[in-house]
Amino acid sequence: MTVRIIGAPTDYGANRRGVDMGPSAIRYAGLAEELADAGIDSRDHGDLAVPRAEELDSDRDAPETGSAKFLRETADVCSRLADEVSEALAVGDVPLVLGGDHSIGIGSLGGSARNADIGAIWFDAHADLNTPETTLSGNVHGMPLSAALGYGAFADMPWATAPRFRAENLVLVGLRSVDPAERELIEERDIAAYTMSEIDDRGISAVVEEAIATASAGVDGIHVSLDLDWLDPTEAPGVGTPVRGGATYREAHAAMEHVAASGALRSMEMVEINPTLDQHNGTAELATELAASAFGKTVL
Ligand code: B3U
Ligand code: MN
Ligand code: MN
Repeated sequence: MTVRIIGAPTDYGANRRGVDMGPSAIRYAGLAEELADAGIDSRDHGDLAVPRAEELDSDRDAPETGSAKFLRETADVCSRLADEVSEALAVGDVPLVLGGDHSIGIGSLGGSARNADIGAIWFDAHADLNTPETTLSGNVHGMPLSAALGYGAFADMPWATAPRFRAENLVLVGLRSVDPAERELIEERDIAAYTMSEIDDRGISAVVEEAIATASAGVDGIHVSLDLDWLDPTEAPGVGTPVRGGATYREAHAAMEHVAASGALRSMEMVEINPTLDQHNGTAELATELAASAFGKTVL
């Protein structure tokens, strides 16, 4: 297995600048070395070209497409990302996408679900299930799952929809900040969702084992999306929208080790690292360690 590293340095979907530096921060933290030390083969395919917001005509505060800011730019990046992810899979590589804000999940899911049925585990403080109609912020990083599943206005946007990904194979893990409309959607579509309280009560291993079973039932493989704000801000301060009460260092590693042990991992992404808010690149370093665990690093 070769891990194909793909950088997607966007911040179109975020409410704060800086997550576009995530791919650099993760590379400087030693991703390739960390994987190599663990005996995991990887190849870095560089970054997708992403025009800076300052170069564009459209204005972050004057959205063109309903209440989804930078949707046109997001569509462009995600379409190219989906192509790259699906090309990697076609030659037998496992894509590891480095964000960038979480809107790039639209491209990762789209590419991963192009030639196979997939499930997804979404490790995140947030549900990322807003639509252009329900969003309170206009930030597309709060919408990638609704986009991939074709909800709301996304139903008329074929570029956004992940063709072979269905809500019954989606599992949200680590929720602690959910908007009212997202709560309704989770209920209405019967989406599997675990809050931090459930992790407290049942333990991370039981929750993640169940999540893997649900996500991988009847499909060819799973996409793992790791929003670094899933972790507690004491462990991962360098994120755009920190929420207290997140996963611990040990819980995060345990979760990734279960993912590796499942043998079902098809594609992965690590998003929302904001180096301008980080402490000595610690959040990016943590991301490299978690990637190694997800791809099978063992101690003995
Ligand atoms: N649900 C809110 C907040 C949010 C979602 N994802 C992040 N923040 N990182 C929204 O803006 O949709
Ligand atoms: Mn997210
Ligand atoms: Mn989040």
